[in-house]
Amino acid sequence: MPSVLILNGPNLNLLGTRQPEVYGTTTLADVEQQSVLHGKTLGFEITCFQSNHEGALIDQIHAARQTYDAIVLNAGAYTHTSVALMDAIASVDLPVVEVHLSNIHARESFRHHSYIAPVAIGQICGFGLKGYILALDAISDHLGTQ
Ligand code: CA2
Repeated sequence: MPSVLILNGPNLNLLGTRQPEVYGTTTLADVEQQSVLHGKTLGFEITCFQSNHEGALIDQIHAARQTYDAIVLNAGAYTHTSVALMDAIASVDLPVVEVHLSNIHARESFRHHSYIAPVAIGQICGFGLKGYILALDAISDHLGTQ
C-alpha cells in the first residue's frame, strides 16, 4: 500500500482559530481527518505531521525517503523563504505536491514566489482543504503512471 506524508508548516496548527476571511474555518484536525479518509479511498496509508520549526520539517523530509512514496507539503511562510526546504526536497527522490489553502498569487507580492515550486511535481492553491484532496488525487495519478 503506498504511503503518503502530509506535512504542514508554521502556524498551520492555528487554522480555524483566526483570519477566517483568508483561511476559512477549517481546522488542521479537519484537514488531517479528511486527508486520511480520502487517502483510504485511494488505497493510501496517510501520516500527518505539523511543525513550526524549519529543521523539524527538513528532518521529516529526509526520513520520508525510507518510509513514504510521496509528500503533500504546505510549508506555510517557509514556502517564500526557505532555500533549506527546497534543498531537502531536491535531495530526496520523492514526488512532492505543494499545497496552499489560499491563492498565494492573489495576495501580497512576497507570497508570489515559492522556493518549493521548482522541486515539486505541481502546486495547488486557493481551494482550501480541497487542495489537499486534489493533491492526493494528483499523487495517485502520478504514482499510477510511473
Ligand atoms: O495559504 C496557505 O496555505 C499558506 O501556506 C498559509 C501560510 C502563509 O504564510 C502562506 O503564504 C500561504 C500561513 C499559515 C498561517 O495560518 C494561520 C491560520 C489561522 C490563524 C493564523 C495563522
